[in-house]
Amino acid sequence: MNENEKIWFDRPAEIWEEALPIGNGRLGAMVFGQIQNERIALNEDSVWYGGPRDRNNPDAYANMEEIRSAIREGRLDEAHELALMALSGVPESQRHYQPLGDIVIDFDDVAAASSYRRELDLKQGLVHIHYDADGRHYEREAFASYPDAVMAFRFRANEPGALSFKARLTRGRNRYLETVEQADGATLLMKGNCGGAGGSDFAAGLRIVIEGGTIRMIGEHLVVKGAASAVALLAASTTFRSQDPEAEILETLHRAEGLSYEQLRERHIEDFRQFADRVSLTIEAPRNLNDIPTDRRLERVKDGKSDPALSALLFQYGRYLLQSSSRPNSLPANLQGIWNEHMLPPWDSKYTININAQMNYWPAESCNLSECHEPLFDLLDRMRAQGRITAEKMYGCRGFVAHHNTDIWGDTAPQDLYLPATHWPMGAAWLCLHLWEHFLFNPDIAFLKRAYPIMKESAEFFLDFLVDAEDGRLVTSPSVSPENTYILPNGQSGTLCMGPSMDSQILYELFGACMAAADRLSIDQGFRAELESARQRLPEPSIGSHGQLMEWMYDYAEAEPGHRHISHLFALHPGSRITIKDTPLLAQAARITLERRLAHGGGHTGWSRAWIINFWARLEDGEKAYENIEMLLSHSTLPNLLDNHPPFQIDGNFGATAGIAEMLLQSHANELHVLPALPTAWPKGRATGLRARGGYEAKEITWESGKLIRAVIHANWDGLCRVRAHIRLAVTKDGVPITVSSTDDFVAEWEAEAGSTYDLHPMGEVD
Ligand code: FUC
Repeated sequence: MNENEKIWFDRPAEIWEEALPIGNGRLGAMVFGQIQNERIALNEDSVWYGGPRDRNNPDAYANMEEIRSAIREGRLDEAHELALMALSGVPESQRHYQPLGDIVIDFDDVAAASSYRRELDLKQGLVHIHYDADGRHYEREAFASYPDAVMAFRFRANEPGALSFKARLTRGRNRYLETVEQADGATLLMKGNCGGAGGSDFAAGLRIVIEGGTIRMIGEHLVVKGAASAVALLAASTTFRSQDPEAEILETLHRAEGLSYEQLRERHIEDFRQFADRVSLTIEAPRNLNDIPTDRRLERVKDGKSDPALSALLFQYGRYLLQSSSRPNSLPANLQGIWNEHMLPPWDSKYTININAQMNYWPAESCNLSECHEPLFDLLDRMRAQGRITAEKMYGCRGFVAHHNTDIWGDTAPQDLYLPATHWPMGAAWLCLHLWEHFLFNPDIAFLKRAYPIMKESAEFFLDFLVDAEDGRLVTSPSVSPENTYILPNGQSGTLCMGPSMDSQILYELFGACMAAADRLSIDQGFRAELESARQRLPEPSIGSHGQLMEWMYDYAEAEPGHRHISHLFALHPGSRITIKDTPLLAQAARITLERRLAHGGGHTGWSRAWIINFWARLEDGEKAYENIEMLLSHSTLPNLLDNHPPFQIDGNFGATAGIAEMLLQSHANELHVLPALPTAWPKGRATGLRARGGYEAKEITWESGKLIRAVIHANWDGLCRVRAHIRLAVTKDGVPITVSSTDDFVAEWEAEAGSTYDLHPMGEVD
């Protein structure tokens, strides 16, 4: 087992931020590993307060022109006041995610423990705990099984009769549940309603299977006496998906009980490794620090000590978290993935779609977890239905639209009464680019046929919604540059505006994706032409007085130059319009923008820091990218390596993983670029399984002394494969050199065949 893929502690978790997460997409748990009073905090992804609603503001359409005029004429206070009343959702907030509850286990008198170890095995998806007490050895294990739809927790001692405990299910200090029943003679069944009109009903069942000893139910307790081992099985469901959650979970538990613990475990590991094993990353470090508990390793980094291999652990953790919180047929990973302990969580633990939900999915394709992207597409389907209504009612437009948040129901009406963020109409457009991204990485026409109508419908909204600026440019209005504030020359400050740069950049990519898709599908040429002419009229990325990329259509001063959002660099990442190679002046302006943000204290939230890693990677600056990984670890990471906004917010984990992948392999500029941003802190290493646009998989990238030694590229589709590296490459297939053409010394280019694998070496080694 690779010790580099474990997060471990030598003590139980005192607080949630030290507990270890497991999940199967729908079910999640945080395992504390307390010796006497164990707490396992539970989540089920569809436990959300309230049902679907129509929150579209009935006065939006009638007031739209007045708001637009006020923005155009610089009457910002009027625009803001009217927009807050007429353009905001009614009521202002969408639905929120809630915890399912806790399993609480009280063990009978255990003396002080020694040799304690609690670890999360990222490869197998297992939490493993062991300790010694009273001369005995105790072990616990926990996992969330996707194939069997249960979570399993095993408690064991090395002496028969040594295990005695009471277990129960609780929720929100037992205020937020209706009943706890004894079902089937062996199952505790907790039931309730998530609250709010139309809120789902939920049910959770806990069954315990023992070896040796006795088990009884007394009131709402499961009481185990004198067992050698006990396996607790947990299933949960809600009416969001199930007609009858109670029947479903009893059936699920029954089926799981029919398998031995070993069988359940094996089936889980087999499933889990299918994803986990696809990618590995080894970064050689002068000293192996795996023998130091992870929380203390993090403390060392905070103390300024170097730990380059910790980046590899952080990288794999992001993959672990995505596969654990987003599997086909689950909901997408929300602001906290799936792991939330608050009845009213920070930002509702929902989907913020002006950066955060998108960031969650940045590693999905490049880090070989393509299937994990699917829940996002399912949510987008729901948003499409809601967003049509929003488009029509609020704006009188065709197509569909969403603002800066959505929830389990795909609510598309604006969220909050918060001027810097609320009235931003680009959320769905950005999410549609994830469909396109999925296609670029897996160029399967069948998927494109499903995706294109959604992308098209989003683009259609903007063909209607865009307005003429005085100079003939076509712009969004009203909108904002998430979530920054500008200052006019007369000192007035504002958020609402026409044509913020991010909007034009997103539309440039969305229209371009629709045009390319129409070509690939050989359809819709008339619509394509409409998009093309609209695209030509969008504001171009422009350079402002500091040499920076302009955040707005005009070169306004910004109220907060170190703002956490860096929306106007969208075209650099995740967009692909700005590249060092093709748009060097804009790339230079992007660099200045980043430097200015950082000089003013930017990157102070976890996700913002993670985005910065990706920006530097795209600017091919490995040193800066690495510096920001270290900053993320030392300033914005919790003891269990979860990202700290603060508070815990998972996007920074996913953004960091994506950024690390981006340092090793890029493919956004019509070529694969191997090791584009390798820092000196990683002189030697090896990555396997990273993916690239065009349907390629880099089976291996190995480097030594900061130089590429070998890359192995597998083509899943036919196509022209272009590979760039910092050295000239020779290519072989099955040991036989193949002829590569090249327009550039550092690019090898050849017609790749689906199913073939190509070996790339520095030129001179094999020829
Ligand atoms: C956006 C960000 C905040 C936070 C929230 C969930 O509003 O500006 O920093 O991440 O989403």
